[in-house]
Amino acid sequence: MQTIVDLRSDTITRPTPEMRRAMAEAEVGDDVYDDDPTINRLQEVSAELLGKEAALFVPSGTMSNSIAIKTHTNPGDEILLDGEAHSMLYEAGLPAVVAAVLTRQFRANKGIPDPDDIRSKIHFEDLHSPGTALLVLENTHNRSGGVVIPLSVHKELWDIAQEHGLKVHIDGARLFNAVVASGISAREYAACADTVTFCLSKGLGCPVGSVLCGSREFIGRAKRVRKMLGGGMRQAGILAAAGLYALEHNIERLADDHANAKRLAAGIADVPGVHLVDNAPPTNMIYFDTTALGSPFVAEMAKRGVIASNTAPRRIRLVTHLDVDAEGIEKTISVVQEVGTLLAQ
Ligand code: TLP
Repeated sequence: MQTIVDLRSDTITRPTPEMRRAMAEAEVGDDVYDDDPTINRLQEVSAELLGKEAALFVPSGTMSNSIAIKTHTNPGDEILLDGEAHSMLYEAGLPAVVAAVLTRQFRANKGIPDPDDIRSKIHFEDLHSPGTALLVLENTHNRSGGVVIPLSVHKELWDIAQEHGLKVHIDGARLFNAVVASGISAREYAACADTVTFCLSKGLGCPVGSVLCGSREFIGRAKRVRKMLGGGMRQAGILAAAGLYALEHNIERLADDHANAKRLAAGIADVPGVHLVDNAPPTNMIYFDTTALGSPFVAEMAKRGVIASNTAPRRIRLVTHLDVDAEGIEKTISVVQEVGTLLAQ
């Protein structure tokens, strides 16, 4: 039987036997009553890790961003976010639907926002204009290839936000990839934001869950929004146990995913008809453009046992993760070489 290498996303990871054991043994209670000791522990550990007062366990990154955006704003406010941000493109219109806010988009340069551009886009509320209430940043930046926003940029943006009375939310779905790639702590990034969310269900290998961190007052209000969205869970300590396991065991190993991404990029850099967006991917994502259309390219790859995502007509994404090893990377290199050569003819 052919072994399948699935590089569509780092969301596809399955819990390991050790993680499942931690889940099976978790103490649980009704979290809507704050009675789940494992969720309480995950929230305390997460808040401590990010240097925030409090944290909230939520079912997904999408829900975490929507709770943050809704809790930070009033209907009719404007939020500033990258036109390529996950909240803009992949959350089914949530800022408009859930928070009733306007989105003003900026164009980041390869995922990195330009502080002068952000400053120039801030609106002040008056008789005519909506006020800009919130700046949403994404680190690492998915659509730009897992790019890490430098801490110096976060600091500059934080200063601008303070100056103009704006709140800052970081969509840190892959914050720990940024931490491992840059050597900068999660706390240092989080110090440049009012709220930060990180996902447990991506490179950290959990089946479910994200954590939203912020001030105690903010998290109190966020909890009500979570309830409103149907995200109040009951004996979900079995899921939080996976999160605690991941925070202890799966952060440092993200370096392996980053090394695998670099090896994979190097292995396909010279394939005919394949143009890497970045020859040295900074974290765990590889994007490449194809001279042929992307859909036959991924279809040919799938026939050979490697699954990739087609994210634009000629763009393909490969994401390395816990469930792909060096052998899977070598197989992917040969498959891209074979398909690239075939379709270049
Ligand atoms: N991203 C998924 C897809 O939705 C595109 C992926 O495979 O990369 N923020 C960022 C930056 C994300 O990349 C994602 C998931 C989310 C938020 C949402 O997380 P979930 O899937 O838990 O709702």
